[in-house]
Amino acid sequence: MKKILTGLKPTGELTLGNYIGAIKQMQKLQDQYESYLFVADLHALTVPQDPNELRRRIKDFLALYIACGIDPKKNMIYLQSENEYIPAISWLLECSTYYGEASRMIQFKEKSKQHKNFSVGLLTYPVLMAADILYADIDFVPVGIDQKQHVELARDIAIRFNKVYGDTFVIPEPLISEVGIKIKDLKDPSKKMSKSEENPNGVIALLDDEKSIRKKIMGATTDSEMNVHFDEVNKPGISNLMNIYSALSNKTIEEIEKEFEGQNYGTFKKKIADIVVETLIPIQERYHELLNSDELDLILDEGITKSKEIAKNKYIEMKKKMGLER
Ligand code: ATP
Ligand code: LTN
Repeated sequence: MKKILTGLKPTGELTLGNYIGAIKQMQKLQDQYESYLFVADLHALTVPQDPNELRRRIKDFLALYIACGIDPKKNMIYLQSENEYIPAISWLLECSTYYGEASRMIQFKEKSKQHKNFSVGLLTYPVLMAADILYADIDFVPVGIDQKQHVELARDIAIRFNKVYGDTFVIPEPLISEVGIKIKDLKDPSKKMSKSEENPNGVIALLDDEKSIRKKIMGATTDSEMNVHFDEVNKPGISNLMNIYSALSNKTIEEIEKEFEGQNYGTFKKKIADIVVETLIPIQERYHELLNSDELDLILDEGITKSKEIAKNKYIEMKKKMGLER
């Protein structure tokens, strides 16, 4: 069976965008692949974090993965920082990565421009991501388009290492989620719905209560026409709501256009709010159940034990090939 792996960084609350674009994708793929899903908490440290906030979020992310339908029997679910072999592997890989390559990453260039003082971690972050992937001989990495370049760097590092030290790593490929399924901010549909967005009115967090979900959707930016028609250029707000409805109902865009023919935006938005609430309330109930039992810890203990075993073997193999032994 081929292997897939992905991780999410706990740098904000999980959003409906993360659910539709990442978690639901993993859920769909879990029957066809051996699947790994982790919380990339080490990656969160590249920018300053409040330790108490981070601690809470890590737990929320892990519980939400499972509550959203990621099956622990089909997925290895774990917390990145509990596997100390990963940063150790990352160091070995850093020494096979050129400074030029790392400093050419678009995300590094953008984020380093935003701050006067930024950490070395911001530069080496894609190498840690390569370690996340390469330790487990992963075939496919489902990611958003913004992470494609990082997976390509992981490929380059793996190819180089294999050439110098002999076959060690499987060469991974990015798996970019379906084009078009980019959920936009409800207030400003020109940008994606993002967990690090400061204005909460355009972002639905998975743990938002029913009242605020409805309020945010009813207040979503639309247009002055009265026509539920898909046109991402001229009607980005309506098209975004249609994408959300389509992803959550499994109806096609054409079916949705027919369903709302001749109806006003108020009726349409209410239907979107209903389906978002119907989707998120059971997830929230399961999330609370998980936090109030020891089920979550048992799942994570199992995940990290397997992950460490695999990483340990890869680390030993790498060290031997590189001459690190007495
Ligand atoms: P940040 O704002 O901190 O960059 P983010 O919410 O954009 O966070 P990422 O951590 O970059 O999320 O992405 C995690 C995963 O969620 C990726 O696979 C990405 O493709 C997916 N994702 C994030 N936002 C959306 C969105 N609005 N629509 C669809 N998929 C999304
Ligand atoms: N860098 C990614 C999160 C991430 C990841 C990974 C994704 C860390 N390690 C390994 C896929 C595979 C992000 O910022 N979204």
